[in-house]
Amino acid sequence: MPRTIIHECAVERLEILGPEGQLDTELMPELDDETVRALYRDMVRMRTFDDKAVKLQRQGRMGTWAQLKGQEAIQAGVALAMIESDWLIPAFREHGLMLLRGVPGHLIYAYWAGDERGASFPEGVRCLPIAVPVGSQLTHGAGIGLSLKLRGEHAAAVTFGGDGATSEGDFHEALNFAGVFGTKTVFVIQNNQWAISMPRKRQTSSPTLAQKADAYGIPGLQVDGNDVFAVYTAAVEAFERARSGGGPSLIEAVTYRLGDHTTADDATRYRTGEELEYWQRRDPIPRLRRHLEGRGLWDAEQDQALKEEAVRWVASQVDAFNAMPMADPGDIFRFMYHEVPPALAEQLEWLEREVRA
Ligand SMILES: Cc1ncc(C[n+]2csc(CCOP(=O)(O)OP(=O)(O)O)c2C)c(N)n1
Ligand SMILES: [Mg+2]
Repeated sequence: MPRTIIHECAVERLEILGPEGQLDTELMPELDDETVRALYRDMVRMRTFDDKAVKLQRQGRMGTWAQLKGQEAIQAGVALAMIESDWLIPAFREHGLMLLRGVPGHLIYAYWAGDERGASFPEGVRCLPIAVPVGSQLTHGAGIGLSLKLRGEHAAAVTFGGDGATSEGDFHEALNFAGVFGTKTVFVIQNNQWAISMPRKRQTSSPTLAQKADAYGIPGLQVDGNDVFAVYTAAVEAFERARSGGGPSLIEAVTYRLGDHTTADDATRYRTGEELEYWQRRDPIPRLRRHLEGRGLWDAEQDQALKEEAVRWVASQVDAFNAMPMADPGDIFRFMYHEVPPALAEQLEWLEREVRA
């Protein structure tokens, strides 16, 4: 009775646009010049929106904010691969992609200001509310992917998690379920190296997160998450597989959180300046700008105009946020249970009497 190899697992990594702007022309997807410029514009708008949120939080307008700074290429690349009928099931750091899918910016600000109306999007926007419980959204992504399959829709559900989310039971249950039932789901893991203060190396002893897909019988691919072309290429592959009935996929997008975990965190307490500098040199936004400039598609004047336009657009979102009528304080009781339990109903009644008084 010999010992034989009955299974081997290989993990591919995809990179197209290198940190210095060098391009693998063979792997470069077919994108016209205007689309590449649009990717850059999307990423600059995301960062402007994100920077403003931190200021609003510092002014006391929001409870907290989870910065996406540094992770823009993943969200812009995935957005470009999506079609109208696709669903987005975000975690809590996906506001860049949410904006691109039609979620109004002022509602995202409202959510982090503790306003329940920030979890209710306009009709037709196929996006679930922000999910803070780590990993919980991955099972929702598997479920929606199953629903799309059963309904025979030409659509896929994309759901997001971080490196930390891969240690949650929900991650494994979601991948297992998706693999067994062949759901129309794309799982994107934004591996930004940290789960608050927990480094990637203490999250798992697996050399990659992409290889975890193999255990569930689904394809897994690692991409340079700061390379918008690699992300886009991987996403197109995964979405087409899902929509056409080929089953789920996992994409590990390797990136870095350039900001703090949230505004309640101070990352200088657990990570080094050298590490931050290393990743700042790999920032996806200047990388794409260098590429555009190298091809003569962009210049300093256009950049200035874009940044001014982004500031004006963000200001319009802040105006809309400021113009929202006061939220009903009773909302804090209304969104957890279908029927408010007696103990909470009593507190709600008390609050309403206080507010009236
Ligand atoms: C179930 C659960 N446990 C703990 C937390 C507190 N928490 C919020 S974010 C986070 C780290 C998540 O890390 P990762 O999945 O890598 O995502 P990232 O924040 O890096 O985007 C933790 C522990 C939570 N929200 N939910
Ligand atoms: Mg993380």
